[in-house]
Amino acid sequence: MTADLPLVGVIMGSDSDLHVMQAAVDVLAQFDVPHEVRVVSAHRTPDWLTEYARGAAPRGLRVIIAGAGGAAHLPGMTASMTTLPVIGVPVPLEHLDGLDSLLSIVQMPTGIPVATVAIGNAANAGLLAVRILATGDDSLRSRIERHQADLAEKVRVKDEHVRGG
Ligand code: RP5
Repeated sequence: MTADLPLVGVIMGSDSDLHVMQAAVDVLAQFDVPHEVRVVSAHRTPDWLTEYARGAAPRGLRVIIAGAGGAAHLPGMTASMTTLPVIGVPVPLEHLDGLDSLLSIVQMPTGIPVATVAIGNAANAGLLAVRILATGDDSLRSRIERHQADLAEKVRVKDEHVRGG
């Protein structure tokens, strides 16, 4: 967690998810967004998950990023117990390549939305959280614009390279 009160909670079902979820943490750090990183399991610590999810908005969190693998119920159960936007990251495990995680997270019933990124794409979860925060923060929005301009420049350089420039 950074020194300021966290605005984004990055949670995951196990520390074995961290190698994937670190990309979201890195993006939040890159944009100087105060955040916290926690392990909380929907299946192994259901009571603690309830406490975390119900306490998230009152503590000042604005967005939750939740990563899980396999029977990946963490994002959906979190979303059911908070009014905050929840972004789910399907973590690929050894078997089924993350398709199990993706389908577990994306197939939410109407009424309880979870924004779901691609399998293993925690960086996009971080960027989406930054975009959500930027709706009320002009300086953050400017930084996103610069980030997208940098991406476009990288494509132009690649184009130049393949054209032999
Ligand atoms: C899920 O079970 C976690 O999100 C993790 O992806 C998976 C395996 O957990 P460990 O057995 O490695 O703790 O709940």
